[in-house]
Amino acid sequence: MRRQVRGRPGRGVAGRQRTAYRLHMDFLQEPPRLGNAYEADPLLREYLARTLPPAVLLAVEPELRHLGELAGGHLARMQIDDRLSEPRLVQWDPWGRRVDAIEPTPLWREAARLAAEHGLVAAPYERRHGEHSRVHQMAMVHVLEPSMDVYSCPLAMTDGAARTLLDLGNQELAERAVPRLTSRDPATAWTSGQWMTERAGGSDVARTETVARRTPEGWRLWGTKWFTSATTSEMALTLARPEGNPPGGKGLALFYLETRDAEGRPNGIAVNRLKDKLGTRKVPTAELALEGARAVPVAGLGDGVRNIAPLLNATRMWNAVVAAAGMRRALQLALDYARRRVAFGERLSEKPLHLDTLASVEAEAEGAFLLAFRVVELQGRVEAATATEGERRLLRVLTPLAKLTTGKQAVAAASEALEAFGGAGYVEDTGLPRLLRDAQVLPIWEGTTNVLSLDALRALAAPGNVEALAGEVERALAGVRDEPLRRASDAAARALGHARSWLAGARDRPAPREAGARRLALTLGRAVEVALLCDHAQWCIDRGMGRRAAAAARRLARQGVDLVDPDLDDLEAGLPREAP
Ligand code: MFK
Repeated sequence: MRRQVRGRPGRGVAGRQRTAYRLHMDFLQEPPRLGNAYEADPLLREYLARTLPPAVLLAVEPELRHLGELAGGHLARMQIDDRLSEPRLVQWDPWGRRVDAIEPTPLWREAARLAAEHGLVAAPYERRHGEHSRVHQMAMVHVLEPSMDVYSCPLAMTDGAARTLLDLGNQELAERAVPRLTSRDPATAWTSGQWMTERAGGSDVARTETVARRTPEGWRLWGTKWFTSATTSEMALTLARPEGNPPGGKGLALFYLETRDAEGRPNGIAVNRLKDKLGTRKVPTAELALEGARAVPVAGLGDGVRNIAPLLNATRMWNAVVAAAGMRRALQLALDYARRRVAFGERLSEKPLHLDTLASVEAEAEGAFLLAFRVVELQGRVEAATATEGERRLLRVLTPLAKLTTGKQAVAAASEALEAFGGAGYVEDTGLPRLLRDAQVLPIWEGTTNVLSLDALRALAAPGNVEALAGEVERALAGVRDEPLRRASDAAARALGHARSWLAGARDRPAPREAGARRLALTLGRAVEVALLCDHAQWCIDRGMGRRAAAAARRLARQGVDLVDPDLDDLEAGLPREAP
């Protein structure tokens, strides 16, 4: 039982004890502080200076600075103060009506307002900065996201839903939903869900059991969705099998539904419960029963998996940006702390081993950032119709590579950052453990590392796509002249060459090709990261902007690029099936 302590602080037994405690143990550790999240991000600022035309940079910087101030100040404080609140499911109203309302946390309500007002979904659709509009959008996301308690989840799905409705050319649905999904007015802005996962499969979506029935009032859906993120949305895109269709992904159809009717009543959708998850605790993830929900087919009555692919690719791009953003936040905190924390007579920021550890995280973070933003650049060019055929192919291959590579890097970086705080990193009210919990979802949702590795294989199998990827590495390395950078650029080129010859050798050996797919994908992802980092570092060197990126490139290369296992026979044998 907790002891009641009477009296005012500083008086009585408790007060005397506190005084004595102070007399004998005076040391109190300064917590880490965040400054302006934009100002404190040298790579983001260099990158924007390198890739944006000067007029665009001039136009977007004031807003990024403002968001950086919010992210490092008001929102970060709110995040810590609001640490314990979680979304709440209210299933019944006081008079017995089923309402299934989900109350988000206060920070989520604030994030929703900010996201709409700053156009975190709208920017690439308004296209004020042409093909650079995606970079503008994701720069804002990169700055703000670590202080939004994963409000990026509904934003990513909303962006993906808008993209999908536009790509599939359903004019009526696009006209109804896209202006709301991309609204800058918090009062009218919608978010969208992406309801795919069922008990039969999160990865093997083709096993979807939800049934679509044509009724006199239109299509209705029956089934259970087992893992629907951010279930506060006004609409969702979902998969269901029209009655009579064959099994498999081709027999599924993509449906649009609105979650409530004009009076605000649930549209034949019951929220069974919220999930109790390791992380993303602020994201209201639900199990849903569809009990005759009214829905509209988006693009015919088949090919559901193929039709939902634009949504998958958009959220995978977001995932990579969010991974990079989380790594940057973890580093900002760890670096600031190292300047405050004294141990063994010196600040941690003067300790060679501690610095070496943080530099290793920094190298991974810089590679992750450049890979994620290369996908963003390409997406922007495709949307603005300025991409070449080669760039379209490159985008298809880089999207799964970026998602899977950065997801793994984000978990490792968060774990290392927590360790940099010692025990404090393991204590909840520092706000630090959340970094690791929220990172752990990144390699899981939107396709696990293995599923994404298989998607990368599928993408590489299309004619011309391997060449598009190789061309990207060659392009990035072509301008590298700095001698110390050579080792890194050679490592990237060698790894790419090895991966290509492995892939060619495994062409007719499906089992070892599948067993080696993750190693192949991570090798390619890391090779592109090193190449992009070399390119960026050379740009910095040429402008007298220092050698930070060059050091990161060399270190990233030393930390390992080539993970390909050349022994196809061993790969085929796999794990020993019996104890030796
Ligand atoms: C922080 C930011 C992120 C926030 C988001 C949070 C929300 C989280 C909510 C979720 O997690 S939602 C669930 C996410 N689920 C997945 O990501 C599913 C993972 N599984 C896969 O991706 C599988 O690879 C897949 C379901 C696609 C496999 O299904 P199938 O039926 O075996 O697909 P198949 O036959 O290989 O491909 C069907 C068609 O789609 C083919 O085209 P064709 O019909 O023309 O041959 C494929 O080429 C095409 N396709 C598949 N994936 C594609 C794609 N096309 C383009 N891009 C892709 N990624």
